Amino acid sequence: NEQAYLNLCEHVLNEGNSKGDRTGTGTFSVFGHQMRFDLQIGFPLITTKRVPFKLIASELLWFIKGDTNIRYLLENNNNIWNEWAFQNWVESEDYEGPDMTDFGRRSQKDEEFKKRYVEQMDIFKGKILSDDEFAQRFGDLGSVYGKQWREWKTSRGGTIDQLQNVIENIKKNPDSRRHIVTAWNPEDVPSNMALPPCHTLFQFYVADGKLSCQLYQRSGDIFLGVPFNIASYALLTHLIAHECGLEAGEFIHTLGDAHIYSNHLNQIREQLTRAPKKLPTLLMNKEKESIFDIEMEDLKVEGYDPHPSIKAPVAV
Ligand code: THF
Repeated sequence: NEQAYLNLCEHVLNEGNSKGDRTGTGTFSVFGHQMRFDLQIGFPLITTKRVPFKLIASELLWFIKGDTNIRYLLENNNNIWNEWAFQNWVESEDYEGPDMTDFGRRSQKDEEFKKRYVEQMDIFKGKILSDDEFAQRFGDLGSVYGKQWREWKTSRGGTIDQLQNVIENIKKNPDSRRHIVTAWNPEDVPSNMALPPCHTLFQFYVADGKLSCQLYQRSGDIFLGVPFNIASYALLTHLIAHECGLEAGEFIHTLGDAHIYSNHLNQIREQLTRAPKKLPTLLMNKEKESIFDIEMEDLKVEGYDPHPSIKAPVAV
């Protein structure tokens, strides 16, 4: 199972095209790749480095709630979306601190700058958590996943709850070939968004009492993002399967531009020297029927014994 991921890493290292990118970091990339994870074998949380399940779970619950404000994430000690909200603040007229232009790249190259950046980020996080009005103005990432999944805006001024609808349709008409949720809203790209969605569209499929899910991801950060994305959609599939009285089947991950950032190469090489271990098992509170009632304490992984974590900078 995990081997599918390691093969992707190997493949991109060996065959990837050297490509520039939006963030100016540089990548090695391939176009079009598919991995399959049988969810019956175990929960696909990568074991060749430690992947923080709690961050994956709180991010997914944030999407499921339809929340787009990083306050909920910060309340759960989840910092993975901070940079995108921080950018809104430092580019605004309200910001009075030291210049933070291009903070992503500069904080990696310049230790002095990094200190100032961390200081400003701490101030930012403190304000998001303590000041409601500030959180409303600067914590919101706009029309990102939560919004498109739960409150897609229609041309008639209404909204569509795609996630609720897809769950109802799986229950009513499991054989349908239209179990689709799309996060890609051409009207909202690019002006209304912190970052146009990487997980563009996903589809469910029911056969043999099992629910499978396929994701089309237009762009995948293989070292940092993809292990999160695999576990996140596997978790979503388990939750929806449970609500619909089904077992979890397969998660099929289809990638468009699958890339390794040039400052993640050594980390990936280190990871590839490690042997994968047994996958953990997902434990969830089965008494909760609806995925909309699930909270952090309802989710756990058991038997997760990964190799040590490997640090890497995130490209903004
Ligand atoms: N942008 C980029 N460049 N890569 C991404 O993976 C990515 N995402 C989301 C939005 N933009 C992206 C954010 N998701 C980490 C993991 C997922 C992220 C962002 C960052 C990360 O840094 N993970 C660390 C641990 C972090 C921690 O412990 O706080 C890790 O080692 O896994 C793709 O959805």
